[in-house]
Amino acid sequence: MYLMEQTMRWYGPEDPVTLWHIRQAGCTGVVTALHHIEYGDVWPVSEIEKRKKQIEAVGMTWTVVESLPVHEDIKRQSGKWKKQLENYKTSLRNLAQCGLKVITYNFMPVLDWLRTDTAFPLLDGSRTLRFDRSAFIAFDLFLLKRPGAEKDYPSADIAAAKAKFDRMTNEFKRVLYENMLLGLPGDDESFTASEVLEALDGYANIGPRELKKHLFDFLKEVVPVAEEVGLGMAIHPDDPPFPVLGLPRVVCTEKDVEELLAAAPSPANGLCFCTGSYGSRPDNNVAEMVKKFGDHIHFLHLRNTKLEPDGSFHEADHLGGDTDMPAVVKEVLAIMQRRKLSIPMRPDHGHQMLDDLDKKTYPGYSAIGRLRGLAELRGLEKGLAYAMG
Ligand code: CS2
Ligand code: MN
Repeated sequence: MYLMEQTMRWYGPEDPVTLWHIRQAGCTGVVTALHHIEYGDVWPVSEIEKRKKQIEAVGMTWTVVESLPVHEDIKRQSGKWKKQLENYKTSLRNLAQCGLKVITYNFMPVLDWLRTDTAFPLLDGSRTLRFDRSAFIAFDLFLLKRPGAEKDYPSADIAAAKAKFDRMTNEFKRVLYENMLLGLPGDDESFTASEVLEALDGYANIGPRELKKHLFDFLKEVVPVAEEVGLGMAIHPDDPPFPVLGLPRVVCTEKDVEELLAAAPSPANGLCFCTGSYGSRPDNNVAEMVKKFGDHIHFLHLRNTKLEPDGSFHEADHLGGDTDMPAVVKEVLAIMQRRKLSIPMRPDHGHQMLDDLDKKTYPGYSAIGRLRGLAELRGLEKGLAYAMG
């Protein structure tokens, strides 16, 4: 019976969670990226090989890249975007030459995932990532002071955000500000407010329609190369899956996925199916989406979210929250038997708990919470596989 290939994300030699820790969690592989290479530069074969050897020395494999970043110039179709596109294709060829199989990427403008709180306390004393809609609006209007931001929110929501802002201590404001501008995960540099406003301004004339077109143009260029060299492209959905800070978001819903798969029809045009991101919208039926897009799922992020009535959400236990994880894993098992292959998965984020409460790790990427999530998911899968015979 085909079971999921169990992996964890590793941020490279700087990651406080080591390759041995990951192996002890029961993983057979890691997913990682060459974080030291500038966005847009070609990933050379020598550097890819070097990283691969480090991982293999610990008895694990590296077949999934997360992420090969898409340069902002490509998303905006500005500046040297044609050159950037060629660089991207060269990196794809180099990665395939070194035996990599799956390329994760996203098409979110400016920022990757956004949370207002990276250490939200749960009742059991562990900590999780949370998106508080009201705090987010307060950040946008009163800390970042984005010109025209008030047009994006109903007045009742603005009033609630203002009341919340007035109650915030300076320390709370500082932490909120820092969390929102964490920048890209895996990247040590944070953005300053003026840098963010400038970056946002780069999308002043790019709405959802334009961004979608740029994504489809990108796919039409890279998918044939991926197909030729035997790679699966795996787009990660937007997180959170709705427009933020006036930026368009175009990989949020079932319809978005249908359209992007149709833009470049090929088995190589596929998904990093993140149950946590898709699950942060009440109108996405996650298990149904897994079933529908099963043939195009190259990589899985399994994570659960608890939605709150006002559009806020936090990351729940992997088997808790609003996503029916047993239903998801059951679909995944059916897909793998049909396709006769193992799909790589990783527990996407975990709670900060036990000894990790005192450690500094990348938000969401402490060891013990992910180990708990992985162990629960592994047990769930084994149990379901047993029941299926
Ligand atoms: C990840 C994303 O940490 C996370 O939330 O799921 O950062 C993901 O790696 C990227 O969006 C993929 O390009
Ligand atoms: Mn994810």
